[in-house]
Amino acid sequence: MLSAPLIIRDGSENPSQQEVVVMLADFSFTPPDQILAQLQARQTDGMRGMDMHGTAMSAIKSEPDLNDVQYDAFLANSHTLADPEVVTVEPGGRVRLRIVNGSSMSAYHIDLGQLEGDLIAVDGIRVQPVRGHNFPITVAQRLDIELTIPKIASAFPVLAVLEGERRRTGIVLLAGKGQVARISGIADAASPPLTLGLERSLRAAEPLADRKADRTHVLNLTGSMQGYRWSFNNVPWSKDVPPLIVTEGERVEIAATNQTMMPHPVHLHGHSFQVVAIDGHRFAGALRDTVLVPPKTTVIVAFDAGNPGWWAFHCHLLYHQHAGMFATLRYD
Ligand SMILES: [Cu+2]
Repeated sequence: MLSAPLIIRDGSENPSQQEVVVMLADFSFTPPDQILAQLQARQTDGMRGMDMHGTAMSAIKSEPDLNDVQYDAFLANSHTLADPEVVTVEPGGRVRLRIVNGSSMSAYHIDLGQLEGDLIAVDGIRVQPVRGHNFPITVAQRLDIELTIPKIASAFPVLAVLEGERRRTGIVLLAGKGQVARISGIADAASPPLTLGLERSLRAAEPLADRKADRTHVLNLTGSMQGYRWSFNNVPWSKDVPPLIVTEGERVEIAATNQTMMPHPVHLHGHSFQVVAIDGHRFAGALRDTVLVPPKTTVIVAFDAGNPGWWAFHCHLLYHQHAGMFATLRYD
């Protein structure tokens, strides 16, 4: 696998701020075609099924279904916590974390530990800053977080805890000369499933103009773990599936309702969309290109059709995309 972060700067960066890129990945020794075959062969029989080694998993595993694929390692800048990347920072200095979730199937909670940060952009687009020390990030999302390093010589881990589990990865910010203590790759407690709590509170720094939708596409997220079939509106992707049609200049809304028991990060190419409603509540949310749609939830996103082309639109869990949760959107 070859992957790398691509950072496009907009000129608004503070030159006295140190930029630290953290790219997250999930790694398996099992080849992807074997993983997919195991997922497709899995029988659920009304229970939560078997893991990829054929071992029965707990039938009382709480909803929703998370982490279909059991990965062998979780990486931050290609390292596990057994030998994490250590980035030297200035005590009292300013840092801009650029966190990129390049995982195939895994979502995380970013845990800043003792540090507090301001989330200033999601998927590369500014939001009104939100202060915190714990931020969710699903597959394909990006978070820009500004921090001030305390004026002490110390090590500050930036961790990513796998959603619903204890396994984690991360890097270490080392201020001054200090020792980096060993950090366990296992957190003390399992993290909760990702929610839209943060998404509901995000507000675009520069929202779309207030405007009624000219066109709304309803997109049900459909499928099941049984046979590992995933689709939009119950039609798995094939070349015969017609594109969603829009016309240049329209305000388009896509109303995505997740009818499955798995969360799906929905991603549109060629556009940024604004999150404008969650479960019927309208608000001027973040502009971004990937939004999490948890089970039994409706998320409406809006965009102005200003970039004609034939664009992919898909769940960014790569095995879901491959299994059929993929569509296109087209205009000339
Ligand atoms: Cu999905």
